[in-house]
Amino acid sequence: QLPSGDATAVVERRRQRVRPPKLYQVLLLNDDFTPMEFVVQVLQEFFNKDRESATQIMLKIHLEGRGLCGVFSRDIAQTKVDQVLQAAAQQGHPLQCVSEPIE
Ligand code: TYC
Repeated sequence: QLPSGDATAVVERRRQRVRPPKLYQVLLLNDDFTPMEFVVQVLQEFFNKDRESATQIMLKIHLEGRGLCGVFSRDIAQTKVDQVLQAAAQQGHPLQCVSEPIE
């Protein structure tokens, strides 16, 4: 028979072990050179935005400096960043994309 303190410890340990994985925001950053149309296409192709919301997000980034493209698990977020940076570099655009944990 376990003393009740041990039972509590087991429950506590389990609670810590099952914490959900962190989520990551993927953001696009503004610059003076990447064409607006390319950013809209990136948002449609890699973030599954329709043309209208892609255009709104692009304009928000243009005006405010950065903007949220989506929220993903760590691996998916990193893949999105890699895909965007590769597509931008391939077309010779300086577009920057970052991911950061929420909280
Ligand atoms: N500022 C760019 C321009 O005027 C457009 C742009 C928007 C670039 C969003 C990057 O993440 C970006 N052509």
